[in-house]
Amino acid sequence: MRPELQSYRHLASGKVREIYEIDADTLLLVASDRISAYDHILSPAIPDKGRILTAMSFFWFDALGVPNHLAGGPDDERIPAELVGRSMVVHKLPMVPVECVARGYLTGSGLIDYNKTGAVCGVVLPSGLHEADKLPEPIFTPATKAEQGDHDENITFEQAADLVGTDLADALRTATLDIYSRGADLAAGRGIILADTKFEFGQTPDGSLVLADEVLTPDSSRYWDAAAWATGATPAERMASFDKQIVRDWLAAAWDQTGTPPELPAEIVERTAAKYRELLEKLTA
Ligand code: PZK
Repeated sequence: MRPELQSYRHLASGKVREIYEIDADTLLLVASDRISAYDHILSPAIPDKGRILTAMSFFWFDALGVPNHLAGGPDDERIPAELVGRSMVVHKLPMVPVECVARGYLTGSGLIDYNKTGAVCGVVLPSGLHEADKLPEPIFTPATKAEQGDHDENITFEQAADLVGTDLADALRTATLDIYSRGADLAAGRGIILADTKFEFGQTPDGSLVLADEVLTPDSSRYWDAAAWATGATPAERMASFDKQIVRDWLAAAWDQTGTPPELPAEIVERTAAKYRELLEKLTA
């Protein structure tokens, strides 16, 4: 008999996810179908998004083969029936209070930082780079988790070391770049660029790192189509993304970014759902 969700204490909500406590050592992470863009949760939801992102996390945990927080599989008996497919049962761990970002390409907050300073999180880059360019080598660009609803704040490696100590900061950088490069290599073999991603780590009692949270999903990563990147004449063409670009482009045209965003049209919802399905199919082919 699977438990009722009401038997678990609700611990926290993210924009598009929930955490429940199964017992003192175990959590239930539930992915919804909600989608966010421009700091708003949009309506309606994207059918099957939670299942697709959960399937992607399970795929990557298996493919990466590094120590991770999973305490069971997709069908674990502790998952309430209605949440099977979009839930992960995980070991409750002390979490490292640094968001571990790896970037292989220049975009997002990395591009903003670079255009202001010539560096991203203190990592100096060659001059003359443009949005969507490939970096000479992947870089570790840590961030601190903001209060709920706020943006994560980029920090330098030295600031990360001040927060968690030099040895742990070094271990986070090494693990982040190692896992990113293995994910990017696997994705590249399937015609997909993993432009950047954010990992979160927990720790075992002996201090070793455990890969936690969701892993290499489109909510924690930017995936680009490798063929579009190679042939695109402009950054927008090169970044023709697998997931939220359809929503972002429609919203940018349909909304002045004040007040509440408009309802997504059915056609935008369906095209976005199809992109999430396509990404999972390509990665797991
Ligand atoms: C943990 N979050 C982020 C917030 C979510 C997720 N294995 C773990 N042990 C202890 N804590 C966490 C994890 C993991 N993963 C993750 N917050 C705490 C978060 C809101 C909703 F689904």
